[in-house]
Amino acid sequence: MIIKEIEKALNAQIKLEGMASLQYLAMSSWAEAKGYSGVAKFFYNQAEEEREHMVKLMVFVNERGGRAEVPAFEKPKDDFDSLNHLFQFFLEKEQVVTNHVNEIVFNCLQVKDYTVHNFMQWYVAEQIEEESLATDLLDKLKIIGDDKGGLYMFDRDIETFQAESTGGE
Ligand code: OFO
Repeated sequence: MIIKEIEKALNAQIKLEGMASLQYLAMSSWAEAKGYSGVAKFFYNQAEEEREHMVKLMVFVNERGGRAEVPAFEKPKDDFDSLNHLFQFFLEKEQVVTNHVNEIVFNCLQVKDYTVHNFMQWYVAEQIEEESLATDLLDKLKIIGDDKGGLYMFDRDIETFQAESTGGE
């Protein structure tokens, strides 16, 4: 059986993962409309990943005898000033998710729920990877600044950056 308080926190995490998925879809669409097809593909893939993270949690909650809820979602932000702004927002979203993952891990220890604590370690590792990817990409964009050629190459090479940062996963 799952502890009620933990079930509630996991359902909140389900919503955050689902929101991240929708947010990245909106970011993908913004990038596509601006002609950044590499960035569009990158965020489309991120959106798919976040959806998987949401479903993984839902399956876990239900398997543990809890009840995973499909939440209502707000409309994601879909307007950005620049690629730099887009990736800054990406990093901020990931930081919000990381904070919530950490809170769940903390709560699990408080109530001695070592099963959920163990399950959540996958999310802890995932967030380290995603925050580091977002930071790396933002650093590159800061170097590029407004240089159009640089932005063109960033868009062309973003998949390679992603593979390098995540070790090809
Ligand atoms: Fe779900 O991995 Fe980031 O948010």
